[in-house]
Amino acid sequence: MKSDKLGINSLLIHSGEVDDAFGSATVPIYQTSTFKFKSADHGAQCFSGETKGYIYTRIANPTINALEEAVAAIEKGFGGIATSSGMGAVTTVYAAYLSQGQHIVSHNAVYGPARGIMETIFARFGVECTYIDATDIENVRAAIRENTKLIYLETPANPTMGITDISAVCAIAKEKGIPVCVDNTFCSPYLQNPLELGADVALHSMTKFINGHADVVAGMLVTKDEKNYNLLRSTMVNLGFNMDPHQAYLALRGLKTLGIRVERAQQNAEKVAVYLENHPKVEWVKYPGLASHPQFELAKKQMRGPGTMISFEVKGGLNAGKIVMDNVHLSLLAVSLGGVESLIQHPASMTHSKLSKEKRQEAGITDGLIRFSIGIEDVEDIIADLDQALNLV
Ligand code: LCS
Repeated sequence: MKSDKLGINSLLIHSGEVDDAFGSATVPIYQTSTFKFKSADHGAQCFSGETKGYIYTRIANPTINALEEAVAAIEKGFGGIATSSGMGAVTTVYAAYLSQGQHIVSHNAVYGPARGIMETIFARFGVECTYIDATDIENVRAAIRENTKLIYLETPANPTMGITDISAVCAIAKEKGIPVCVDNTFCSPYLQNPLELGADVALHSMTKFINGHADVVAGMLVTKDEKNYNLLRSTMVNLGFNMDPHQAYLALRGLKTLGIRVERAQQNAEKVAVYLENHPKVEWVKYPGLASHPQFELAKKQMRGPGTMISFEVKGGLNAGKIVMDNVHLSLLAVSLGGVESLIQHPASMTHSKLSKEKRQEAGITDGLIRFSIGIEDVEDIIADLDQALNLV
């Protein structure tokens, strides 16, 4: 059921329902690779598009479609394209928009492998890239060339929490006819809708907030219009980045509670950020809800809330940070983010370790930066756990 009039929490519960034979309250798992045709003519009509019918799960599947519809509804887009992982979504976007001799402009602190595959794999196919600090719009304007065919943003960026003005970048891109893709993973559609700010594609690692329970790897693309949808869907289908129906079922289940999970984790994060900022052993904290964040005003304008992700550095740099990471017991020392459990990790040696030290430093990913994804535990427990670890420094 789709309706522009419903609030986001109602959409989360009621989008993406399927017509099934028995009136199931939840979306059934259509665990099938292929679908029977009624006749040879029916099969031919399904392939020609004359009849709407399922053919093969790499192309489309009812469980996966339900998830695509639901995420597209809350992301306020034309349609969703589910992928096997967030990186599957990133690769689909690069492959769809970029050809040999063409150029991409991107933020320098995007998720490590999203930059890594561009500088290694896509570079081998002759795609040129420029990584800049997109939080300064003038850098974006200056980086655009004649052959620029994609602007790729991630905001807030992983792990620096830098925030790019999506509307301002889209205005520049529109003048030149360049599509803009925004990785909206750190906000989820609950806190930010890039398509409403002018982007052509919103990208998600659904492994994070949308699924939210650290038990699925998955991705999603939502497009503003049909043209971009058709391009991305055919690229995804033919490259084989499709999701599995069981994966889709789990993500649909997680999606229903996105709103209350984000609200609760965000309340916790606001308190943890203030605690960290006032701690004598903490050098700095980057959290969009703190007035000290360099893009605090932009965050208020572009996001519906400051989110649940915090970056900070302990006085004493990496060695001091290691003491904290080795001594938190409630929060898990693990990569990934956006789940019900608090997760702490060290980007320079983990998620962003494949970038050279030089590139990390240029992007603001210092060796001492610690990334903290705040979960929905009792905030007093999260802070007490952090406190005892910080006291050991
Ligand atoms: N985009 C962002 C912003 C991400 O944080 C990640 C994964 C991806 C895309 C790729 O998604 P995946 O293929 O893993 O579903 N980020 C991770 C992180 O920060 N720690 O572990 C994975």
